[in-house]
Amino acid sequence: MLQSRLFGTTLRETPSEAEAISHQLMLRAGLIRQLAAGIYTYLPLGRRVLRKVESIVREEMEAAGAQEVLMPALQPGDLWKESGRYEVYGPELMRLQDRHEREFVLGPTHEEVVTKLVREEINTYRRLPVILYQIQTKFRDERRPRFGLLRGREFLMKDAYSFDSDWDSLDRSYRRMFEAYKRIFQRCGIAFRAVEADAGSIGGEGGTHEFMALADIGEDTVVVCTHCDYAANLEKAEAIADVKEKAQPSQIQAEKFHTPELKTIEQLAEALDIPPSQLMKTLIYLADGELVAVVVRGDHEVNELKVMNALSAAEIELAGADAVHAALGHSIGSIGPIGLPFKLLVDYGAASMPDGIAGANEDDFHLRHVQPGRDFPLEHVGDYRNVLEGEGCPRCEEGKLKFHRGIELGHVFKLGTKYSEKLSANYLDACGKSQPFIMGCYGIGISRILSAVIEQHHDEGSILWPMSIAPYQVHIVPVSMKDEEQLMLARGLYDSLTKQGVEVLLDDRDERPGIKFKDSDLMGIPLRLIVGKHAGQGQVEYVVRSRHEKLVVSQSQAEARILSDLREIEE
Ligand code: 9G3
Repeated sequence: MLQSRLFGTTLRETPSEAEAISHQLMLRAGLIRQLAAGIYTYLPLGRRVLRKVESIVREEMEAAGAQEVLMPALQPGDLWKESGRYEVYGPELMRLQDRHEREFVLGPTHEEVVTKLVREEINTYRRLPVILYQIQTKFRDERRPRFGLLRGREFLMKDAYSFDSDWDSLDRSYRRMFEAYKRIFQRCGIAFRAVEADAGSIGGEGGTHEFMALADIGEDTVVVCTHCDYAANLEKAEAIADVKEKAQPSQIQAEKFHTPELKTIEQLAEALDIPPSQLMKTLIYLADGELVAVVVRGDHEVNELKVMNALSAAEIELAGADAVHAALGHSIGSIGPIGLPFKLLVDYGAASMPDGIAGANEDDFHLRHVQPGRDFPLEHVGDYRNVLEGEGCPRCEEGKLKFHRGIELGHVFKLGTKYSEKLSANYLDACGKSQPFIMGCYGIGISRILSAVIEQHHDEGSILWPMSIAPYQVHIVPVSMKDEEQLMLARGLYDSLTKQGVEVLLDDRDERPGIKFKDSDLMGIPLRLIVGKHAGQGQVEYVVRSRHEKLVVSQSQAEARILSDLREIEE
């Protein structure tokens, strides 16, 4: 390809609206252009990368036995009403009407569509298992689209769905997808971890894992053990369930003391000159509209997802000051665990406190020498908190937990019969009995992969594409378009390499060398041939970007090196 013909220019300046380095570099290198918030056009350079990612995904999906389909983005609202999700999702679900005023949605995902499709196609266990996948545009009207392709409102997803006749078979389908995901992210050059996750809104009975690209811009917190291979999303990461045997319970009774103006844990710890770990923090939640109290140690944070799962609640939120006042007759600053008129969940950390300080459930008063069990019930003791970095691993008890930021690139779920039951999608088993399909679903954020790769592979002001998904493999940069010798050598290399099937971009623009090198850095093509002062001797500078390596070689040496580097880097 001649760069003078390439559609899409590089930008000199960093666009102010781009905060993430990947977003900045994608705009500056001419990979994408924004049409509207969270909505992007892929320019030729970006489209070439996207296409390579798609082909890696297709190869691994086909190798795992999945079959490619393409389902509509436009989905009948009735189908979402049948599954009960039409009302569940709010403004994030993009809705529209057709000319007959019939309701439709722009698909954010395809569980309903694929379940209807298979319900109509398969009615016997003999045709199972089947795994269908597609690479398709998804629509989710994010409240705050940001970071370019990392959180868009229209994005490309590979979504696959497995249909099995029993749980063991689902486990095998899940394992095949899981292994295919590891190969996909490895081939894309991404450093990732598969972490235990929470099924969240999609529900489903079995396990679920997220594939997280480690990157500081990531919105999720990945918890990893320093010793064993335990890894979990912070939402899911387990605290060690050690209700340490309390020291001999002291006979000292709980006693009230005056704490005027002391509302928060910090203020209390400060005023009493004690560590927050000696305080008991009691929070009141509304879980599906019902008041619930959770008590944790003062230096711990409540994990709302763990509380929600423990209560099997569909939604949860902190109770506001007026709800607390209406229920307890005092302010939030003096909530304590003693004598509450509703369910009390006690975190292991709080249950292990031999003698704590807690709110007295009376304004401006707290209690000291509070004993769990004696002063408040330990009926619902469990893991209700976020783990802290540095604490022990719940699996191996030797390692310590370390936190990393992560970008969620993939998510695999064991759905079970949640959708097949709702949509009466059944098959006849070997005894002729009607059974609901056992389903799994498996997503990869295809467009998000581009951002994750750049977040992990860039220098100051330049992308460093892994060869497997680079837009071109070799960038030939003649220093001066007026120098006949350089032009001859550059064209000779370009024609010869192209003929051998190498993907080459030739910078034939009549620009100053500085501009050409700056643009070449931005585009991040892994191999660069600089045709400059050595052209007279028929030599070029051979640059391997990822190895910061530069050497002067002849044309034939350059071609031989390229072909071997391509093979080596491909592996
Ligand atoms: C919606 C909207 C947003 C959503 C969903 C539904 C996320 C929704 C979860 C999934 C689960 C899996 C198949 C591929 C892998 C992920 N955001 N999810 O169901 F209506 Cl507006 O999409 N789907």
